[in-house]
Amino acid sequence: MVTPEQIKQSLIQETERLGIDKIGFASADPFLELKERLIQHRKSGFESGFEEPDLDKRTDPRLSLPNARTIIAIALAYPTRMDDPPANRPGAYRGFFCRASWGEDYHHVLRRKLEGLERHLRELVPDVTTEIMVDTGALSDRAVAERAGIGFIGKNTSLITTQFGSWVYLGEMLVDIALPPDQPVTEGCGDCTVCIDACPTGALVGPGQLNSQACLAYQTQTKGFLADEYRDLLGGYLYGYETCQAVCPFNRGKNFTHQEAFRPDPEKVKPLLKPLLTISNRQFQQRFGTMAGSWRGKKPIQRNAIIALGRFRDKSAVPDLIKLLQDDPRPVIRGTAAWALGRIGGSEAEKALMEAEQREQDSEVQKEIKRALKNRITHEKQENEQG
Ligand code: B12
Ligand code: SF4
Repeated sequence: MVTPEQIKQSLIQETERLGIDKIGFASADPFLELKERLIQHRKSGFESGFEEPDLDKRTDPRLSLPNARTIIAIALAYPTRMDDPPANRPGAYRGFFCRASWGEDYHHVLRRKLEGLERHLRELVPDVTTEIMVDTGALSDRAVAERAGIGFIGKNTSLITTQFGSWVYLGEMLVDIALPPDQPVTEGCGDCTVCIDACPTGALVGPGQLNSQACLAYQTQTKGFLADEYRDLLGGYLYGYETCQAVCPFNRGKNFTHQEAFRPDPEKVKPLLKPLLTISNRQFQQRFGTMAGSWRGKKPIQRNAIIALGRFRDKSAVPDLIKLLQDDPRPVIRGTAAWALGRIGGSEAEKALMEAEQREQDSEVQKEIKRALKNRITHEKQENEQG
């Protein structure tokens, strides 16, 4: 007869074989404090809309697995380094997928590891019932990991570990057997406020509190028009954003490829921008479909690529942008192309914008065209005055 402590130790040993970086054990009791926090979060309008909407389900593990007793939390590290990143050159500008989207989609990698752990557990306890979650489950992966002693929650809202900083993905397995829990870690941010000060949109409204609507990581994933105020802030990011992690002292020096699965293909995570404008759905799926950053499809990525080309003022992109303005069936893409053409300027762009102004039926796109023509005049005036 194996004891709960022996089962726990056996699972911990198994993590080494499976290549799991961290494991922790927590009770499956409801997350009562978190529930209050989530109610306030919703009232303030800070949700992204990607969270599980049912707050009872979010905070009571037993609504996902009726007899849940323990949550086994894991973390996989992605402080991944890109060797030989391709250079950004005029006429061959590139965009950027955030580190959390490098290599194979982490949902699949973590699920595989958790399934390995589940198989091992079943050898010890054949009739155990389990439920695996990675990101898309009902629970807050960070709150679970915090309770299981994997790390602490930083002022940037991320779960931070001493070994890998916040460059860790999280996942968990609910089980209907009681295993000895771990203690939460006591470390914290102290007086540091670097991430709050560095966030370009002020989305970190307080320590550990994020207004997701203002977070650029969220904004890169929306499918509508990107609000004007964010267009100059993306800095080439096509998917996700990570300034609040990049500046964190706990992440200093955490720049090494640890899990082979997350090793990036530089041409995929730092792709040329222009070819993205004309990529077909099929080509997009073939090229980017295995990356976490493709989950919203090609439209947000194309929109962000157009914005990046506009910011780089890439004249060589003008013919492709004109084609989008003329022919693309999606108003967001036509309107954003108008914005970029206004940014890049030149007689060819101007002519296309004027023609589109006559022809365009969509009111949002019309607004973008008019603004692009107006801003172009202001921009040229400024250049003449400077000259
Ligand atoms: C919705 C979502 C988003 C939204 C909203 C993020 C947010 N901070 O709320 C957006 C699209 C913006 C987003 C962005 C990112 N995400 Co996201 N996201 C999620 C998702 C699906 C739900 C998060 C959620 O419910 N948020 C609502 C808030 C209130 O809850 P929470 O963040 O889970 O937990 C909070 C409470 O526990 C509370 N709390 C607990 N104790 C205490 C104590 C105090 C004092 C305070 C103040 C707060 C507090 O603070 C926690 C942190 O905010 C989770 C997966 C999951 N199922 O949990 C991934 C998840 C949080 N995302 C993840 C990642 C990697 C990212 C990005 C880094 C990706 C990128 N580079 O763009 C960014 C990071 C941006 C950021 N600073 O959060 C990882 C985080 C791993 C980690 N080490 O923390 C997760 C856990 C996915 C995973 N399984 O690995 N994400
Ligand atoms: S930058 Fe400073 S305040 Fe922000 S999460 Fe890191 S240690 Fe905490």
